[in-house]
Amino acid sequence: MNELWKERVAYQIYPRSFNDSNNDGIGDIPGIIEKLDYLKDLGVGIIWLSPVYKSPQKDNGYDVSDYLDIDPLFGTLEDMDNLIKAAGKRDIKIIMDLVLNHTSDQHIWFQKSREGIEPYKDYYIWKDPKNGSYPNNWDSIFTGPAWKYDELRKQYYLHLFAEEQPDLNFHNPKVIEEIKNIMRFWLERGIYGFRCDAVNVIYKSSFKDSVTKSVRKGREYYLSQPGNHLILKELKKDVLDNYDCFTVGEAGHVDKETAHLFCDKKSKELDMIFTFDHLETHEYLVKWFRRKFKPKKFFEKLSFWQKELEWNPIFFENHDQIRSVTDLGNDKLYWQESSKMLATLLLTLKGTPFIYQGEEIGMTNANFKSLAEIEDIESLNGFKMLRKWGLPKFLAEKFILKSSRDNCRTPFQWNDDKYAGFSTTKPPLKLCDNYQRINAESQIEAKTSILNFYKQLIGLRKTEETLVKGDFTELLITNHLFAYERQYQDKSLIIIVNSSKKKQRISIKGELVLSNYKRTDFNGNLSPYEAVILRE
Ligand code: TEU
Ligand code: CA
Repeated sequence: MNELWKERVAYQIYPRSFNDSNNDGIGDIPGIIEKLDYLKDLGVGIIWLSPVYKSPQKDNGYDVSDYLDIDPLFGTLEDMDNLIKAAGKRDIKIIMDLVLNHTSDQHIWFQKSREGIEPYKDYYIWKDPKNGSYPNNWDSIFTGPAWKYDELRKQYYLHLFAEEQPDLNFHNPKVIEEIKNIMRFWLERGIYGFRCDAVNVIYKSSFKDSVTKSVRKGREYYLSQPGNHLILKELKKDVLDNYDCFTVGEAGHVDKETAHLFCDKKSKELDMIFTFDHLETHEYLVKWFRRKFKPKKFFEKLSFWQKELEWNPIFFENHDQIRSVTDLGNDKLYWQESSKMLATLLLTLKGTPFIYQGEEIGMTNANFKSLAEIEDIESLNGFKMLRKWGLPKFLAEKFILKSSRDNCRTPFQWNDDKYAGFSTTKPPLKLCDNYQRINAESQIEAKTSILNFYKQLIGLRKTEETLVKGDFTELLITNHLFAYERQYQDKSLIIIVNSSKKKQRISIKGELVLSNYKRTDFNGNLSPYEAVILRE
């Protein structure tokens, strides 16, 4: 089977904040269909659709109550079929989010499981109280204990995420069969694969007390366990291998050996994995505490995975991160330059680039003013935890507002109309207040816009095979500079980026192919946040 997913540029859509077709304030599937030409024009070849399944939306769809149906918020099954068809017409493939670690507590499986009704009785992880309290000392990844007592069943159930997201029991073969059926259901409808949510925590090898000192207690028993790998092999062999499709797994906190197990060709588990090291270099203990961003560390992590794995997804944003131009670039003085610098990295490193909606127009963090503007369950739980740790309210609030996932979930900025052309109704999540300055419409027109720079880069990937098929070689990493070579057959391209407000000099030379500044040749001098592509 051909590996189209290696050539194409992927684009993640977070449905609720992409485009609202019926003006109820929430983005929806018909809204996505309306924007397919925009995506086609950008050069997108794959869409990763965050969950649109039936869900009480406690975690914006990552709490699924029916995997075989669409939430009325987003549309109907027919709308989904139409989306697959309309995208197909434009040669755009769609992958869906496969949330397999947990379901919603409203899922019928869980409802029956609570009542002890077969065959659902052991679909989840139920344990008796220990000494009148929690079965063990594990933390939820969303903070607080990982167990919740159920009055009906008179037992605790495990939830690694929110309490409304009970973990499925992957020791039960019936659960694995259910997952296979869900996969087949969507593959048969014409999707091109899955982004597998939290794919390295699904199998719990023991329920002993954790000896982990800091947060995320329990991880030694659930991160990338041998049983986890066996399940993925089974899904691949029994389902995925029968379709022309691919998978990308979300796998935080993996070392290189584990990464190879997940996505080496011979391992037969996943096609690639999202690792997060490059985005975590300036986190301290928990994601809410951030140190100053050091480009050198960021480049080193990127380079590490480039050298280590045969194929990576390249990404700087997704629905769980803050905006990259704010986080890794400079959204004030060098907003345009640094967005384009990041775009250059995104589209010239080796792997499949994943653009997150709005990244291509340089959308920034939301500039939230108070906790009342936050919807995200992880952020709200995080606030409670920081307060528990003794942080004063103003400080806890400040940390949360800056690092909340809601920063990248604000409505897409289509134009400068009221509500940014996203909807005619006030959306529940605050709109970023810079939409009059930063929006797609104005950037479609402006020749030198960030959006048009993305188009140029994506175009370049189509004419320069080297950018898709070439090997990666690190040439130089300093506190501010990253230079690397991509080489395929007898051709090679050199990419150099400057991630600082200061001018830099480098001794590498070559014929200029593209720069984010207006220049005709390159003599080794880089302007602030400049990125250049050179031909050797
Ligand atoms: O995220 C998994 C995960 O580990 C997150 O906790 C991540 O580390 C965190 O959000 C970073 O801030 C996936 C989804 O991407 C996320 O949106 C869901 O909330 C989560 O699973 C539960 O399904
Ligand atoms: Ca809507």
